Amino acid sequence: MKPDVLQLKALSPQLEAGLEAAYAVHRPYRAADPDALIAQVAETVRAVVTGGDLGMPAALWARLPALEIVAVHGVGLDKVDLDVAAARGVTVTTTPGVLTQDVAELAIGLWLSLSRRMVSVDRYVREGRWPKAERLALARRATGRTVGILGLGQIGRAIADMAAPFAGQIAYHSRRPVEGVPYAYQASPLELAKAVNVLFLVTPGDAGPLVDADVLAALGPDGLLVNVARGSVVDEAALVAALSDGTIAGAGLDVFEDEPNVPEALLTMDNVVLQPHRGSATEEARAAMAALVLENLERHFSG
Ligand code: 8YV
Repeated sequence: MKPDVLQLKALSPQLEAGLEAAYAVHRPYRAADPDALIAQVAETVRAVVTGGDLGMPAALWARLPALEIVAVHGVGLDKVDLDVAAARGVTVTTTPGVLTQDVAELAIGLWLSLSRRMVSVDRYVREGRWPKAERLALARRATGRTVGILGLGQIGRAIADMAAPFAGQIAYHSRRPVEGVPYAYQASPLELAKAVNVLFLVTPGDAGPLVDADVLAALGPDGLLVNVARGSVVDEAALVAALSDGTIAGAGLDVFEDEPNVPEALLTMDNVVLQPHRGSATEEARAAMAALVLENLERHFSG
């Protein structure tokens, strides 16, 4: 008998095919009545497969008495209650390592496209404004800017290393200083924001809003914010206000407080570049993530 698996969100075709080959897969998000489907299979579900963005909805724990493993397709654990998992003896797995460069690339891309205004200028070309010689504001040079990394984990480190060849000084703040890195440690998010022109957010999402109105004010009117972590890392209302009144110059955002809902005000701003949570969305990362989710499940079920 194939073990029952509850898949909570749409995943790549290769992962879904791999799951089907080895497990009896139940997909409430595709069912007309998701709740009824969960009720039907709840007693025997041994594994949940979910994304880092969605995690494990709190109410689901109590409904799955036979649950043994939560396999996360991603690295974020902010939406999986690890205390409950530990108390229940449920294994939680993620897909570390295989998406690091991809998320870092997107972060660097957001920075460069913000500095060089590539997205708003793309609109200028598409809208036929070039032949009209309509005046276009100049961009800013990215080279030489001081860069701050909030959260120097694996991905934060990759962003710093990618930025290093052309950034000016690089500083970071993490819960504690990281040994053996060539980057300057700042004691708080506020101190970091004061010291840099570009602030990358790469912390886990369960640390609360580390970036508030004060941090944004410290980043300043030339400052750029890039968030590839979680919407919860920044006070989104304060960010929208800071972008509209010029407290900071711009923001590149891959994540939001209430995905897939993006604050209406951001949609009309030229000083933001918006992505629908795409950090790990490359063929290479997603293929490796799929393989790792399957391997994590396989290792669990084979003991
Ligand atoms: C994915 C993520 O978008 O790794 C994470 O925590 O948020 C992303 O990689 C997500 O997990 C896709 O299912």
